Amino acid sequence: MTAVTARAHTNIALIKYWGKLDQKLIIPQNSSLSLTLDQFYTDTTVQFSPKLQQDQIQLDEQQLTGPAAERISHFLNLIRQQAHCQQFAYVDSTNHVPTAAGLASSASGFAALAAAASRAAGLRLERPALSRLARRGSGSATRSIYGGFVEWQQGHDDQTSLAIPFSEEVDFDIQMIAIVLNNQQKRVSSRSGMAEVVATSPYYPAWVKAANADLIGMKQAILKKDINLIGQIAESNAMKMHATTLSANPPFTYFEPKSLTAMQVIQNLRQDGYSCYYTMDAGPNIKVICSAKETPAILERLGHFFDQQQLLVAKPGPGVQYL
Ligand code: 2P0
Repeated sequence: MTAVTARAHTNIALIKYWGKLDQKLIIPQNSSLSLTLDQFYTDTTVQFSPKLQQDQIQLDEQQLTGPAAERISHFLNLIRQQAHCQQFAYVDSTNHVPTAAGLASSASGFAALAAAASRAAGLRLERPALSRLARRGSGSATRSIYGGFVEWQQGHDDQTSLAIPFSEEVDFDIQMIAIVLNNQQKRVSSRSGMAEVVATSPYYPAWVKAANADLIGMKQAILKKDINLIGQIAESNAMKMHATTLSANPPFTYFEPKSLTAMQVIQNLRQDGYSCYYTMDAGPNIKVICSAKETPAILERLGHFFDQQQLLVAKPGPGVQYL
């Protein structure tokens, strides 16, 4: 069987996915909306072979073993079932993220794996089916099948929970600056963090309600190409998500002291008239939503607090592609 290589880019949610209705199928409790980025992507090559006794999985030139390898083999089993394929696979995956970024993501990883492995197994999946398949690997991967602004419609089962492009061509000036504060493995994975929150935070139902309202506002803001409204809603949505971790039992947080420093710098820039806003995922790094036009001035100010190599600029990027 032939080797197939696919590339998928990571995405940053403007309206966060936070909490599952179904842990096995990865059906979320709320719909989410993201921007796919050009700078951070994963290239994955898959080849099924009758010679193998088990899957051989390499990530960034390291052989994977243990739970990380099992998670990928488990995902490959879904494809083997669909394709009626009995063979194990070679998987070779490389994260293309600028040095020390700490942004390597399960979103680009499982989107690239879904595309490469399904085609290598002889399946010809269209993008909706690829999105549903990627979802089984990691929720955020559902959205990385498409470029630009992407909505993951929560749905209610395996058939109906998938991403759709909201606007793949981004024809106004918006981009992100990632402020890389810590590239270590996170202490609480997003998977276990969101499960703890669903199980224990009294604020969780309020999160779901607010996220639904924020999604409606975000779509209007994108249609209006209003970067201030997009930023305001994204920032507020991210902070509401983080409020659910502080209210979990036991409480936890992804904030680190430097995350707060970065937020303050962005707030100060805003007071000085710049259109910049922050969002934050299940880790301490901050992503700044801003225009390309104002990026040099924002980088200059951030440079007083952070090293240049901690500041990575990313533009809207494309959906999954075969190489
Ligand atoms: C998001 N995050 O929408 C949210 C915001 C993190 C915070 O999607 O359990 O790694 O594999 O479905 O996709 C990260 O969660 O979790 C994530 P699983 P995933 O981007």
